[in-house]
Amino acid sequence: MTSMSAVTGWSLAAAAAIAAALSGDIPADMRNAGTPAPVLPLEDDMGRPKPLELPADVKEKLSVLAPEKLAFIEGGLSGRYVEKDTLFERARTLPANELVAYIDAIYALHEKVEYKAGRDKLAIPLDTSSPWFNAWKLRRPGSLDPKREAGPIDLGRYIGGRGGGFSTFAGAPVALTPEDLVAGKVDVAIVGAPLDMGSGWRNAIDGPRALRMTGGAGGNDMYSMINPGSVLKIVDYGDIAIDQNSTERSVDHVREVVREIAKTGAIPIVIGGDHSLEYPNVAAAADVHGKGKIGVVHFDSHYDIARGRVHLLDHGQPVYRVLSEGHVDPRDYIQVGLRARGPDLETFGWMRNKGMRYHTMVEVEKYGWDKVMAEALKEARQNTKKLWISFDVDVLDPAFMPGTGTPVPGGLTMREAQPIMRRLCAENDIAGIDIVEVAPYLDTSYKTALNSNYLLNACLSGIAMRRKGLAPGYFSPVSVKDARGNS
Ligand SMILES: [Mn+2]
Repeated sequence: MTSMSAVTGWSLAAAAAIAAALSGDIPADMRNAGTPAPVLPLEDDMGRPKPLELPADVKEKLSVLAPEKLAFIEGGLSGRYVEKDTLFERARTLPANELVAYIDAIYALHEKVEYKAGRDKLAIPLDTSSPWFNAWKLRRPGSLDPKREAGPIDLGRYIGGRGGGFSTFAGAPVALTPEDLVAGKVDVAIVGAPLDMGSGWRNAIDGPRALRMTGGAGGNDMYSMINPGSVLKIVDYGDIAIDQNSTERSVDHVREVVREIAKTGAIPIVIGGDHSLEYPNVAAAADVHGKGKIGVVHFDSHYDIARGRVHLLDHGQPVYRVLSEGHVDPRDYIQVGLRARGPDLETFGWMRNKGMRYHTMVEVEKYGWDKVMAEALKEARQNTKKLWISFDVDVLDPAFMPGTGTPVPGGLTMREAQPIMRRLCAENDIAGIDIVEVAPYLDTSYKTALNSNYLLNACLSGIAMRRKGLAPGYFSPVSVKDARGNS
């Protein structure tokens, strides 16, 4: 490892940069990318063990160890199992024979924890003799269906009012094929993706079902006095087939369907499902609009840039996949609402070095939501590329979104989330949206689904405002009139 001293030096620099930030020395415009960033070590060093410098007396005590075990400790590998201060204390106090046994026990763990060829299973085999191997995602050919003209199909039965027919996203007509989208000149296709393997606390499988069954997505938006369903051609594009035993198999098909929607010119809105979906969604948008040609605004309490887990994709890793495969330039990636335990100092350093913008709840605490929202909106506008919005509902406080797999206290209110969604969708050329991590049965009320639908409505209203050429931050003069009739 050639970069040992660089790594140590970088860690100190990172700590210094963050200490400066904590002391209040943040540039007035709060742009993370503008804050002093530490020099990044080799990218592959992120999250890897860092060499451990042994005090002379500890090194002396450890001289009873076999050379490979001393090297194991000095290489920092024992840090996974025991904190260095504890290790030093044991080295100083244990008799030599007990110290050897203690280190042997730690070393034995290490032998077992990493992948070993021949011992560990490298791939999960599938039953290739299954007669249904691809049936789950194979489309029924049109020739098997009754003949009909291509175009959206209204499942309502009545001329006026709500009710009757079948529940759909935003009460919209349905479409089954890309030909339906083209024939209907569809602007927005809302599609369910009940992927449910990526979260340890399940039920995102029922997200699409819950949003269809609950109101709030369709109808008039009082803030703009626009009914998006009257301005835009919106359809429910059904659910994307998921192999519920495999995220990896499922996401390839999700990418195909999202790409198929985007290719027709319609805006795909994907209702999850867990946040693993951001990866195939953004990749599909990049397939259609070009790699590096879209920006992302990512709402989340979690940073979702984890890597080095056994599975290459789960709901904590989509951002890393999106960035590392080059679908999005990290400088076009904006995060809002972070407050969960990750990232650590090293990962914050990595994010800054990559030029990512992030707005944590710490920033909201210090500067207030209005300023942070204005900054995030400005960053999104300055990026003239098409925009994907990935909205993990756990960005909201659990008071508003209890039905989600990994809730974190101290989040956004609906009063904060609705306006930023409306404005982002009004001010930007939207490539697509996902709303993920709705797990309705973890919520004994219906507010998780209801609030998610209102967020969807805010965005649909924003897209409709843009279509009508309304100014950013527009509010209808009718709905802001005060009691005396003054606007
Ligand atoms: Mn997430």
